[in-house]
Amino acid sequence: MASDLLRDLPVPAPEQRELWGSDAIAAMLRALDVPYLALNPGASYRGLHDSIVNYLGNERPQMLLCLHEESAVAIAHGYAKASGRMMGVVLHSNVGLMHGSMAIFNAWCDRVPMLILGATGPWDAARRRPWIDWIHTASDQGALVRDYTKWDNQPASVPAAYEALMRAAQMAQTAPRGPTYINLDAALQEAKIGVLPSLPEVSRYKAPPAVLPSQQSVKEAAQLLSTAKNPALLIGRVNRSEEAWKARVALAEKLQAKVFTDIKTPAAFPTDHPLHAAPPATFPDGRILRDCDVIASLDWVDTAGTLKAAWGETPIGAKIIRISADAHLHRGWSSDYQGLPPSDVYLMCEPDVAVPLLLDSVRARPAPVLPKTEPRQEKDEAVTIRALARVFNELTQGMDVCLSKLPLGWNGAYRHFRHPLDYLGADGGGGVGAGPGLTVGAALALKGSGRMVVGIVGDGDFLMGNTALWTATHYRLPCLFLVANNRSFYNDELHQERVAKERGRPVENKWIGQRIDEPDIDIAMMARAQGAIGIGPVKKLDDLRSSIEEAIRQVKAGAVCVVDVRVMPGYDTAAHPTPAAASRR
Ligand SMILES: Cc1ncc(C[n+]2csc(CCOP(=O)(O)OP(=O)(O)O)c2C)c(N)n1
Ligand SMILES: [Mg+2]
Repeated sequence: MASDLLRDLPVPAPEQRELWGSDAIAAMLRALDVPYLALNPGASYRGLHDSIVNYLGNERPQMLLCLHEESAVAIAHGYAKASGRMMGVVLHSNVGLMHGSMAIFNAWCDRVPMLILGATGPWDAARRRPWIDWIHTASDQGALVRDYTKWDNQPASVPAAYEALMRAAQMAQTAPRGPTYINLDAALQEAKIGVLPSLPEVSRYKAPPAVLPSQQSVKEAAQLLSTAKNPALLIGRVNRSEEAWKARVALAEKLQAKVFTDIKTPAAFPTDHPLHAAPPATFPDGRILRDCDVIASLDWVDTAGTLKAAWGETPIGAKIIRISADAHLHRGWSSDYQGLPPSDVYLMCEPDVAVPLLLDSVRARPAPVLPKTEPRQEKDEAVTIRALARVFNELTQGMDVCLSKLPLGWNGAYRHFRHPLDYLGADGGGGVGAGPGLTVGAALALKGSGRMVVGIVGDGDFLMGNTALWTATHYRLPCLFLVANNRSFYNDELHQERVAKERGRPVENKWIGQRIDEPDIDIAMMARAQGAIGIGPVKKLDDLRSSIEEAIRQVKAGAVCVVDVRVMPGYDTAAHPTPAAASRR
């Protein structure tokens, strides 16, 4: 836990002889080692709120006040991505849960552990205050998020709450990981309970160790890979450990396999390694994959879609090894499970468990002679995302950076990733507005680590979620936002362009209902309004370097800083050679 995080200090409460239901719940959260609770307050959980402040002294867990429930959840999401640890979120009755629901969906799709607490009631109607307790009581409140949480429960007593919290924590942290939701009846929180019912021994209810694949399936996969002419690894959802990273590199090298990584998932393999076949992309280059005869998918987000992109309607001309435990989580409501890929060998386990076993079992393949790509020196003529990337790369050479988010117009060739924390991947569920919260959550996880957290975010993404900034300034979580501000929900301009072309209608109208101008929004002022440093708008190429340089200096000195970079609209989908020497450490 970050040591010098600001904590709002309560005056000490007198010793309590009489305890309340929510005190027991708070004690359980501490026993479960939940480090933080991101929250926006609400009367439905005023009992628990009091217990965190006056019974626990606002530590272990410590509250993190957020201005919107969507950012509370996104902060917990970013924290889990960067630290691998689960934290808590508290959401007010039905309305707070509704506000937080999109971010819960993002966390679900991203397979991130999270303990979400909610509240309702009193369920006993005779005990409700007029009006407000009635509108904030919902039957089966968990149903709001049941389709994208692993488990939910509404315990009716303190012992039941103990068990529910332990189960929720255990399930959230069992692979495939995800959010769980515990709904706490206001009456249970506010009931007098006398002494604290003894807490269970939580160490006996931990998440299980990773499940190993059978020796037989490892043998079959190793046999396929060892005898392949042209094997490939699609590396998707894997963990942040350096050891696992090295094992992946060793496996690829032993097999001389082509490696693909995905811009939707966190850094998984050094992108400047000669075996890394193409810059991380949302859709990998199908042409390269088509030449491969054995493909191992390491919890790749969309194996079936990727194979389809390579082979189209023709039969898939490669043997497929599927390494993923994800199907344990597949449900009917959303289709985040993607298409059903063929699996000639199916290792139903986490990839990081399988890689060392495969490494031991495969035979080394001879190294092919790889073509060399010469980096082109391209000159920037205007402020574009590519220019922003180039300047940022130059200014951060030799620095440890964690990219917590990238804008939609980012081309995976713009920057190399060489460490598991160099990049944390996208938002999981494609819900715009997550970027600021994810960045603040990563800043919480990495505070004091020496690694600078940087969110390069679209203006649409920033504007939807920007009040997460205040949580960063209040708790002193240094981080940098570079807003790639094209003053548009530009992704959708591209869609309108496609539709207009298809229908023979004027493409010139694609901006209507998309552009965020007249007036332009002063993004730097929005940052300053929340106690952050705001720089920009940066409109000239000549000002880009000095602005980003100043921003980095500010963040290194402990500030939250936002640079409004007015980039030209337009996505760069060209195949670039990756920026070799420029960003090499
Ligand atoms: C919550 C939500 N609302 C709307 C969308 C549809 N959508 C996808 S991309 C996008 C534009 C995002 O704008 P910005 O972050 O500025 O990136 P740009 O498209 O300009 O590159 C929108 C509105 C979405 N994915 N999520
Ligand atoms: Mg935009």
